[in-house]
Amino acid sequence: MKILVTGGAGFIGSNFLNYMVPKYQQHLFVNLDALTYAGNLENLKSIEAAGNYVFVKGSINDQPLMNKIFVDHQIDRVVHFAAESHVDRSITGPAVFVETNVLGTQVLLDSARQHWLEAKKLKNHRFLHVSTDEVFGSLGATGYFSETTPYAPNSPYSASKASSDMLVRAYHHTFGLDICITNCSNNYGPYQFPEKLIPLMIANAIDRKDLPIYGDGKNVRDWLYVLDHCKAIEKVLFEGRSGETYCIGGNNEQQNIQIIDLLCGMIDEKLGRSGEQVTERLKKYVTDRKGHDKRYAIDATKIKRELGWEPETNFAEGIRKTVDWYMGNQDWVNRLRDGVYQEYYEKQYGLVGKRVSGQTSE
Ligand code: NAD
Ligand code: TDX
Repeated sequence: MKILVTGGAGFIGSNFLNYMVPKYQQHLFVNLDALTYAGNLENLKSIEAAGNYVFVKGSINDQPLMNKIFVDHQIDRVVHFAAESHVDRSITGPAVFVETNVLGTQVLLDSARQHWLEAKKLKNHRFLHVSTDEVFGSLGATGYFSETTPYAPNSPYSASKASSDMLVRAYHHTFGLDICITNCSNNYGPYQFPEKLIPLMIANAIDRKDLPIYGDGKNVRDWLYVLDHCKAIEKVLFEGRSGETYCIGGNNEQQNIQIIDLLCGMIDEKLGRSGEQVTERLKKYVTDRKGHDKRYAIDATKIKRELGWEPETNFAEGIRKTVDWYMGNQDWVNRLRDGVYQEYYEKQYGLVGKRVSGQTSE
């Protein structure tokens, strides 16, 4: 197979490629990524020289380029990760979310349609669209999202992802494109950009910077180790039923504050700060995120029943691996933080502990 992976230099995309490229040497993986602030080729060092891997820098919004990639590489599968992915950024600047997530997805779908259905009449093709549980809106204290939950997106990010899901669905019903959609809960693990809750807290705790807690810290997310998500995508790509959506989750609900407290304890211990509660004292309650969804939780019965997938990594093990990875890769974090993101972060929250390039504040 010739598999086009979009957004493969981001967090989940790079974990996916690092897992799939060595495992499936008979398949070609073409990674198309625009290398926005969130894309980082450093994440792909272990596979960059592999014979079955090709990188193309470019945007999914570029129709001629997308058409060329489908023809040049005779693509027959797409795994579509490329997106603007951070909710806070969608609140301060929604336009690029519509541009990339909605319009970009439509451009990509159109190249797939032209190549697979019009030019080649290719029976064996698939467009796997990687989406989020946030399209379903917010849960109260009980209940779960499943494949039959009505869409009710609340943020510009989730609205843009919901729109892209609808377009993918429409290309199946209207044109007969073979598609699958996955709606996954919050991922964590190596290579996650340090603007998302877990890597931000780890990186700030190490640097003795504030740990910003939105609202009362009691919002709930269902956390899944990123490699488990990648394995679910692998299953859906090769064995999923055409036209179906699959909800993917960790069966692991945690309040934000529980995660932050856990991380504080782990980092105190690892850095020999125990007893001082240094990290605990960095916690800072800040103004809540606008429209902050209260709770997400996934019922992943369908993917377990149909494809035999379930999470393999429990939270204690996943979070230990994640903390170890970030502690061992502080240079990776610092390089990102010295760039565009740092400026945004300071402007957004005006937090203390400003760092000078290459130096820690300790
Ligand atoms: P990320 O922000 O880390 O990576 C996004 C990647 O897309 C980056 O490499 C970026 O350079 C690339 N990109 C952005 N705009 C592009 C464009 N126009 N053309 C080509 N490439 C472009 O995101 P992530 O956390 O890895 O998420 C990947 C996908 O999974 C997204 O679609 C997201 O909605 C979805 N998702 C994420 C989570 C999560 O917890 N992170 C959970 C469920 C679903
Ligand atoms: O500094 C912070 N303080 C804080 O309290 C940050 C960055 C987050 N939070 C809270 C907000 C959320 O309740 O932590 C929770 C998790 O926040 P994020 O890491 O921003 O994730 P979330 O908004 O839940 O969205 C994530 O999961 C679904 C991803 O960013 C999406 O791409 C994915 O679709």
